[in-house]
Amino acid sequence: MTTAPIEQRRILATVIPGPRSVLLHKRKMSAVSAGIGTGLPIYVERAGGGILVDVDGNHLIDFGSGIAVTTVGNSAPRVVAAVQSQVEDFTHTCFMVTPYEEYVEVAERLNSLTPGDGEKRSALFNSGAEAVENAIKVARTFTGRTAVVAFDHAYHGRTNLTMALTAKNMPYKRGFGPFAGEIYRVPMAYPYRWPTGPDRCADEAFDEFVSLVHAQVGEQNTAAVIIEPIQGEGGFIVPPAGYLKRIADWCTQNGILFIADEIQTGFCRTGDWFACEHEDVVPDLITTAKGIAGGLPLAAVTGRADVMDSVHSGGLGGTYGGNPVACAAAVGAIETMQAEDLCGRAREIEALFMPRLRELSEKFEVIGDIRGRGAMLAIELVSGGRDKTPNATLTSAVNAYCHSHGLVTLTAGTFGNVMRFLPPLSAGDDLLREGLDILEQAFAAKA
Ligand code: PLZ
Repeated sequence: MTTAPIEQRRILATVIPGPRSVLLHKRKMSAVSAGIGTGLPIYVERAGGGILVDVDGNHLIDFGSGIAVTTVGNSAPRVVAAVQSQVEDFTHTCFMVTPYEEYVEVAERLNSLTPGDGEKRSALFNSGAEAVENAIKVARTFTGRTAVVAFDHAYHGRTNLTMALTAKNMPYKRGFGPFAGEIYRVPMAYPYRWPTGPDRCADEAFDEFVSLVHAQVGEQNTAAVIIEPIQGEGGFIVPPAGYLKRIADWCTQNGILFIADEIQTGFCRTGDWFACEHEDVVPDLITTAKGIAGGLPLAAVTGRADVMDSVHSGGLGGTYGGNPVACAAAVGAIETMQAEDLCGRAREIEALFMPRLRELSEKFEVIGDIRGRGAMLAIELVSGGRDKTPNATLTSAVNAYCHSHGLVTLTAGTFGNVMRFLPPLSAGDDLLREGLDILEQAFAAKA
């Protein structure tokens, strides 16, 4: 089967959304639960490189990668070939019934790619939330303790236990309780909003963390501390240098497992295979998903062999976990990242974006902060100048302008005032520049 390559340029064939998308959206509204929202109701027909093609023939520039998933691009050739060949061989046996090599292969690759030289083991699941749940199950089994510490602005998923770990009420939690117990929240080292200023953020946040866990949770009750090395949905919050390492070391001293949730940051997104590497942190457990399999649903927990092997046989699993097609896709995605040096590409994208974002923030004082790493970058919108009041209204307006001009952008942040940029690492420079031009026009029109 041959399909023509997708032209890598923005084409606005109709208004956005066009008539066919509007019709499909009507069907969606009467067929799909209202609980499932849509950011931009253009209905996608094809995608690849850095372009999404909709049913009306519009070519939109992708600055979202389906929330940091299509890191290797949509329809990356190695992923497509691996999936096609695996589908023809077999689609499913259930690894817990009759296993297959593809699962073992992905586990081996995860064990060698993740930080740390020690012996490791992996277990595969379907979604990020499921990986996080399982990391907690493993941590509780290994330590014999129950409490789990999570951070302000954290996002770990939408299942019951992960809703408890997720910080933000709307839209993730409202009305969905009661939530799982034994979850405790501590402040996040958020330099831009730290009350005494960014310079004191690392020390004060660490001291608060230690004192809260000591006084309100008890070290000896604590199984794990879970953190996103760069917080994703919470607004691309990058903790100050050294902060993660201090938390991880303190965990080790207290027999507490340090879990890095690298579901959004992992697999070249931040310019390293994993964001922890940048901080020289070796987590006890690491959760991955999203970028791992080029768009197919796959997630994993990887960690110290003694920890991962502490669970009784049969204690972990699930019907579809490590589905062979998803595993084949993961091998194709990982090989693409290696062959095309996508970590290097993420750093190039940072170098292309950062000067433009800085220029933008000099022009528009509503841009209060620029942050992120690699191809995981964001701007935080505020009232202006020294007034850091979150500006969610302007964020929505800028986002909507980008959408209607053929640029798929995403927002984030506890206060809904962050625009985040997560382009596929397969997008070319010209396309990225054009996307940044549209962003600039959006500020000129709305700020
Ligand atoms: N941990 C760090 O970023 C998923 C959420 C989209 P699942 N983030 C996108 C939405 O609104 O549902 C995420 C994450 C981090 C865990 C998860 C959960 O991963 O695959 O969505 O379950």
